[in-house]
Parts: sequence; C-alpha cells; structure tokens
Amino acid sequence: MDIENIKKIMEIEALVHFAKNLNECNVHEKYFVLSKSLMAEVVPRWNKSNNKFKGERKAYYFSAEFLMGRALSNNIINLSFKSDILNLLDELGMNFNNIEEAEEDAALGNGGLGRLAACFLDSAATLDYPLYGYGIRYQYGLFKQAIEDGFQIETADNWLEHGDPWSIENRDEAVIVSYSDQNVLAIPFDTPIIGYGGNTINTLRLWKSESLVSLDFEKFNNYEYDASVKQKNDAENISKVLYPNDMDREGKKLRLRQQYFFVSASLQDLVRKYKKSHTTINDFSKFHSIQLNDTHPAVAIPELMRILTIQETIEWDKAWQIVTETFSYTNHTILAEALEEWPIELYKELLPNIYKIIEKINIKLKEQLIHKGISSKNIYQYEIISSHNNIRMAYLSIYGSHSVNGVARLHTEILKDTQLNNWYRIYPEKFNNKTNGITQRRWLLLSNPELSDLITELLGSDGWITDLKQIKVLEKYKDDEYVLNRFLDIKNTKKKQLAEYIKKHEGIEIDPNSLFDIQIKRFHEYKRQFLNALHILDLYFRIKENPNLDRVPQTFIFGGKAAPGYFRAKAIIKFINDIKNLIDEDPDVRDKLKVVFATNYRVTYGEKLFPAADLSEQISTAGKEASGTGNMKFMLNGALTIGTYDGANVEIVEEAGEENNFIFGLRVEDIKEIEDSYDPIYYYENVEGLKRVMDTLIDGTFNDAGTGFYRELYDSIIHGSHNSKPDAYFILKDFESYRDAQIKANTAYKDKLSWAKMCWMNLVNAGKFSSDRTVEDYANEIWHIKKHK
Ligand code: NBG
Repeated sequence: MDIENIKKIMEIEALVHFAKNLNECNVHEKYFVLSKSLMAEVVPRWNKSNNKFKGERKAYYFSAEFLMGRALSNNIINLSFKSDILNLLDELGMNFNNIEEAEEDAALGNGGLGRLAACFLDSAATLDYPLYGYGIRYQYGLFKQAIEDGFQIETADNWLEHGDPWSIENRDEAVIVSYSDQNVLAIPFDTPIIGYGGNTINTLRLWKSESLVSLDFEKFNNYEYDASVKQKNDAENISKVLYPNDMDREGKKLRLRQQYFFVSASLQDLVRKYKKSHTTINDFSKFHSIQLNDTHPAVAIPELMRILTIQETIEWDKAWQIVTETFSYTNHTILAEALEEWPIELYKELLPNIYKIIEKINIKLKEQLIHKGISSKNIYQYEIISSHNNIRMAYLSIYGSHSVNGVARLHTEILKDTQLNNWYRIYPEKFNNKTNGITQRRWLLLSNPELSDLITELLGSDGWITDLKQIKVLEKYKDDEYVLNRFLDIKNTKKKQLAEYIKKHEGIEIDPNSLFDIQIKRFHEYKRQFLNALHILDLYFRIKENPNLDRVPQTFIFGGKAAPGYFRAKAIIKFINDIKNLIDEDPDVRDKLKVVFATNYRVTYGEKLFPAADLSEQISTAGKEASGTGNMKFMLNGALTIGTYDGANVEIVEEAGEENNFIFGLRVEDIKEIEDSYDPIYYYENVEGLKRVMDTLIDGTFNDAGTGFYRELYDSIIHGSHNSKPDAYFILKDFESYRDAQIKANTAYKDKLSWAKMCWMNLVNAGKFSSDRTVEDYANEIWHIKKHK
C-alpha cells in the first residue's frame, strides 16, 4: 500500500468534504477521511476481484438483516494495513483508538441471524468464493438501548448521521419495484467485503427506497405541503427502519413491503445483468445459487416465477425447475411464534400478482402430492395456504428450494423428526445440516490480539487465521504450566480492559480477579436470563445467611436488548437491574457478588466482552435454541460453557470435552417425557430457596413502578397465561441443577491452573466453529461454486 498516497487523500478529503485542514477535523471527520482514503486503495482491488469472477457461477445471500458492526478496524486488519496505518496516524498526531471509537456500528440486524450473515460474507471473501449479500439499507438500524430506573428505554439508531464512507451509491443501477398502490425506486449501495489478505473483495448490495417523484409540484403550489411530499415519504418509509422483533412474527404491511422490496430489486438486478451476456434465461440456475436466510426473503420464489413466466414468457414447469434449482433455504428456529405466516388478504391487497402465483404453486404442490401417493385427507398438512387463510412461508420455502438446512446438528434432527417431519418424509434428499460458525478474524484476531499473538507464537505461524483447525495442534500444551500461565495473564489483561470500559461506560467498578460470568444475547424467555437472575438472587440470600460461604467473588454481566413490545423480556431486564441495586447497597454482599448490566449490547460491545469471559452462559431450554453463535465466540476466547444440551452447545462439548464444561438440566428427551404432567408449583414449594426468590416479584422486595411487570412475570411461571402453560421454559425444574453447576464452576475456579487447562481445551478445539468451515460446506454441498484466487 502507498502510505504517502493515503496521507495525501486524507488531506484532500478533509479539504473538499469539510473545508478543513486535517488537524482541524473532529474525530468523526477524521474517521470519515481515513476510511475514505482507504477506499481509494480498496476500489481498484475490488474492481479486479469482480472481474476475476466474470462469467462464473456465483452464490447470493438474500437476507433482511446484515449485522456488520464496525468496518474500519476489520478492513485494516484484512488488508494487512494495521502497522502502516498506526505509523501514519502517529506521524499525523492522531489517536487510532479514538478514531476507531468514533465509528457507529452498522446494526442492520437483530441478533444471531444477522450476525451469521456478516460472518459468512467475511469467510466467503477470505476463502475466495464469489458470495454476494443482498439486503436492505435501513436508514435506522436496531434501536439504541438506555436503562432508566432499571427500565429499558429505546432511541433511534441514526447510524448514518456522520456519513457512511464504506458504501458507494450506484444510481445507474437503480430498479423499480411495483406494489398494487405504489411504484418505488430501489437504489443500490455497495459495500466492499474484504477477505483476509485482500485478495478477494466481494460486495454487499443494500437497497434504499426512494420515490420516483420527489415533489408533487401542483400540490405544493396549492399550499398542500404535506400532500406534496406524501409520495416521497411513503416511498422512503420502506427502507426507513429495521423491525426490532427478534424471533417474532411481524404482521405489518410495511414489513411485507420491505421483504418484497429487496427481493424484487435483487432478482431484477440479477436477471438484468445475466441477460446482458446471455441470449436466453433458460440457464439462469446454472449461474445463480440463492440462499434464503430464513423465510424473510421467501417471496423471492413467486417473484422469480413472475419474472420467468410473465416477463420472460417461459412455460410454468420449466420456470419452476429453474426456481427450485436456484433457491435453497435455511431454517433458523423452531419456535412457533417465529415461523412466518402472512394473511392472504395482505398479499392480495399489496401484491395481487404474486398472490396469484402462490395460489398456482399451491395447486401444483397438491397435484404433486397426490402423485407421490399422499392421500387427499392428508394434503392439508402440506398446503402453503393454510386452512386459516395464511401463507406458510416455511412451506413455500421448502417446496421452492432444492436444499433445506438447519443450523446445528440437534436443530436439524428436530426439524426432521418433528417440526418439518411431514416434509422430510416426502423430500428426505432436500434436508441437510450446516452447523453455524463465526469468523475468527473478528472474534479473535481483531478483538483479542493478545491471545492471537500467543497462538501464532506457539504455532510458529499465523496460518490459523484462515484455517482455524490448525489450533488443535496446541492441545499438546494442555499441561504446560508456562503456557497456561501465559493464557491466564492474557485473560487477566482482557478482564482489566473490560473493567476499564465498564467503568467508563456504565460507571461501575468491577474486580478483575473475580469470576466473570457473562450472558449476552437478545432477551427472550427461552434463553432464560430469568433463570440466571433467580440464581443470583438465591446466591445473595445464601451469602446473607452464611457470610463465610466458601466462594470466589463472582461478577455476573448481562447484556442484550428486548423487543420494544415484549413486556415480559423487559420485566426481566428490570428485575436484573433491581437485583444489581439490592446487592450494590448491601455491604455484606457486594464484595462477593456483583451484577453489571452492559447497556446497549451490540457487536462492538461484544468485541470487548467475549475475550474477558471466564464463564459463558448458554442456558436455553433444551430444543429451543437452534444453534447459538455467541457460545462459539466465548469458546474461541477460552471461556468455559455453563449450559444445557441445546443447539450447538452439544457439538461444543463434543469437541472440547464435557469434563471441560458445566452441562446441566433437562435434555430434549426429558422434556418430551415430562411436558404433559409438568407442575412448576411442586418445585416452587419444594426446592430450597426457590419460593424465596420467586416471591420477591410479588412481596414488595422490588418495585416495578406500577407497571404490573413483576406480577405478570410471576404469573407466567406459576399460573401460565392465555397463550402459554405455566413455566413453559422449565425454569423452576432446571433451577436446582443450574445451581449445582454454578457451585461446581465456582469451586473449579479456585484452582487457577486446572481452570486454565479446561479453557485451553475449549480454545484449541474450537476449529470446527469457524464460519470458514460452514461456508466451505455450503459452497461444496449446496451452492456448488468454485474458489478463484
Ligand atoms: C437464530 C437462532 C439462533 C441461531 C441464529 C443463527 C433467528 C430466527 N434464529 O440460535 O435463534 O444461532 O438464528 O442461525 O433469529
């Protein structure tokens, strides 16, 4: 790279963009100018990379969410520019950390599903695979969280406020998306996805909605100012904001508009480009493989049918063949409330032509089922249009794809055995597993350079950065005291860094010598943050009773957002904050036990939290967490899992050894057995300490400011509610076994070396959980694309 050139461009950018000399720029401007100057290095390589894939088969990741986080550090690392940039900034008298911290996260996703998409893009570019992301350029990403009096407060995430130096607006390639009541422009914004080493640079193309007409002049002249910009506002609203509901159906018309918006724009884009170099559309599926990230983009199936049969006048059966060869579908959950269904009325109203195609797909499906020997009385089990007049998006996705995959072995088995068993029986060949993964570039190299250096030193090479399996060799150091002490020193450093960050951002002091026990993820009943909270409160009472309880001080850190309308999840956040205050105000306990709520948890906060963890909380009800990916980030940074046999935890302990983690609680089989007769009251009354902690919700210990949150939370466990059984997530049943596992963990932590050995066994066995492995499997088994160096 040409460092003098970077410097020159920075100066010019400062001048033309902000009319300032470089040294007069504020930190946001410095961030912008530095990033833009790097784009000058990136763009020629990007063009070159695009060219090398010309004419080849490519894969496309259609996703309503891409949770990218920050770009600057990641890009500098992947381009191997780190030391040059640090030197340059030094010379310019600028502080890299301050500039880095000025970047807003691109939080265009809710949680695991969106972050997985981001890890896949990083891995594919690193492995030199042509994988392109397609999605929505939300003007506002996931809301920002503040905590006031223990309650979550949401504010808008105006992530574009200081500009987005990493994207290129490509108005030349705009397309029109049509609904029954409006036509809008879709403007593509392209962001480079820089593979490690900078050899391949792929593209994330996100669409922004705009109006075809920006101002109705006649109305304006008539003093009808609101009406004069109505069309503009209606169009811009489509890509205005990310829906903040993780794992929940969103029946809103605007949400359907969003789905169709990016899907239609993306397919039009692909078809248009393809036709430029091909005379017939017949071979479309030979050059395109499209992965549907959950059912949010499932409307792509009828949309491509529309394009092929109506626009390209291909006959139905041939078009259907192209469609099923093109699409593959990933299922990310079995939770009923998250399985998307759309009322046919909404489709008929907004997308009447698409609806007609879905009806026809459903008729063809029924014909095929009869052909397959399914009796007519069983056909309802498969219909895409249900008897409740809903379109079942998962069924549409399965029928319209050649591949259906779950995201961890257990999850895929549950799909095949129960959730989608009917479909598995007729199309067994479509079903396969792709256990999730995470990119070690962001989640180790970037966020934990200290541990990265140790690994490179011991291996004598940095090959693990693109081939994580190599770290298995380091298992030979599992009893090496020198190495284990180095590991402990690094963990200590990361804990101190986190403690400083928490001091600065939360105003809380924590002790780096205490056991850092961390649960960071979206707030959801099935993830059972409530179980964690009940246990802490029980511990509080036990310490009060027995001040000499033989324990290592433990710091419990929570982070995560609750969907704004998910009141029970918000009640749990409030409960945790109340427990925190109770402990803080109690001099008998506060040195032994500490609770921290990490406000506004996001990718960037995760980068500080994962490396500093001793214990990773993965305590979902068995069978409910499809995979989890945070669990892998902890493992890779040498934290031990306290968790249930759920999602990818099963595979994590299979790799690292059950003896090196703390597994507890009901398993899927156990739940099947007890679920009909389960009575939480029995446990409430008989498990020591349980009634005491549950009752704090209703006996005046805590105050929910008249919201009724706590009574409702209590009732949901003890009595159930209109739509759920009492304690639907088996919290009271698992409480005792969780407490036992916690005691084991706390006891184990006393022996530093044996603890470090367990951490080491987790770290060195994390190779399987690189998203490089996952992407390699998708590329070979589903997408059938080739690497191109
Ligand atoms: C989530 C699952 C997680 C999984 C991610 C990524 C949805 C619908 N599902 O367990 O809950 O790790 O997807 O696959 O967001």
